[in-house]
Amino acid sequence: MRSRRVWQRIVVMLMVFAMVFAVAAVRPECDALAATKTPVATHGRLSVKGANLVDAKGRKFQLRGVSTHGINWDVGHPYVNKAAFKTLRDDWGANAVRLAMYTSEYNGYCSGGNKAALRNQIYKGVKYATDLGMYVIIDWHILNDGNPMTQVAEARKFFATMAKKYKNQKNIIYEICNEPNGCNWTTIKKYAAQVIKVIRKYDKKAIIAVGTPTWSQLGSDGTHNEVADNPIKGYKNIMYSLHFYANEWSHNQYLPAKLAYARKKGIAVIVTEFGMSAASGGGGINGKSTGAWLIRLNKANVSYFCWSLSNKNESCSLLSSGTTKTSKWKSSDLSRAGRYIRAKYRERRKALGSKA
Ligand code: IDC
Repeated sequence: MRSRRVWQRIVVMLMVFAMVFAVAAVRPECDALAATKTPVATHGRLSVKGANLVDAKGRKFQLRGVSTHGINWDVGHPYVNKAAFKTLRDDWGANAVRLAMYTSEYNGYCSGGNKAALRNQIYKGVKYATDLGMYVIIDWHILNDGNPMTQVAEARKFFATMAKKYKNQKNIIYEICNEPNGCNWTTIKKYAAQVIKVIRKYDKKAIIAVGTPTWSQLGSDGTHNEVADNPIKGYKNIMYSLHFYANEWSHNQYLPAKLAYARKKGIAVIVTEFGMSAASGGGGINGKSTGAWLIRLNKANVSYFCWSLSNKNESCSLLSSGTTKTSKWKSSDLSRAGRYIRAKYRERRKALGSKA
């Protein structure tokens, strides 16, 4: 009788062991996301409803992303790799990446860069993000070229190619001009009308982010709100970029009110780029102001992408200038900004739970 009970116990224990091993074997990795669905599998195609970004079920949705440095820069392109994006998704709690392709600086797309190679770099980045179930911005990163009209012919060709290729994907966001400057909203609207038309010829639904005057500040300096007062008409799923740098006095002073004004008017704002430093990308970083901005954006469910995934020796870089690792960063591989942002993104994912 006793020995039978002992045998029964042994059999039960063996069964429990077998089950534990089986579960461990089918679990692909030991990370938080492996057992759950990816962001795109959970939320599907995004769209704009009034001032908000919503998911396929119509629920308010927030992108938390990381922007590459220029994919044409030596300090940018090494981080366009799948393991890096996976680290951002699983370890940082990001659900999106932004592929920044300069048009002018540093052998940009319209200033001597190898166009085919740059497009290939975008294709790779989009594929990695797609395989990982992340959303991805294709960013036409105008900056020193100021007026987007300067490159409108190239932009039309580029976005026609992209929209044809990605028209059936759910996770693509086209950002048609990073930071227009030295030109007014009327000019930017003319540019946007041309490029949006080309994109919509192929891709009927994807989100399109439009850069705004004065380095994407929703209008010319200070209190001007010409974007919210005069938005683009005739197309759905258009968002307007607001960029802030947390250690830039004027951004902290003026941009919160401009964001609130736009949202009140039903304009969908997306922070396709922000940094913890001054607008130069260098100097000190401002944790207090960054924290206040993230609370403000979280409350309103506004999406944001941090600049930049790079080990360049400047304070906005998320990686330490001493690291050569291109993924799976430990805390010591991150810069002060990187450690701060990782902690904040993880905190947000935790707070949102299954809605992340
Ligand atoms: C900066 C990079 C820096 C590079 C410079 C080129 O951080 O390494 O030398 O561009 O001009 C932006 C721009 C973004 C800037 C960033 C920081 O969108 O391209 O990157 N910034 O200056 N707008 C405000 C700040």
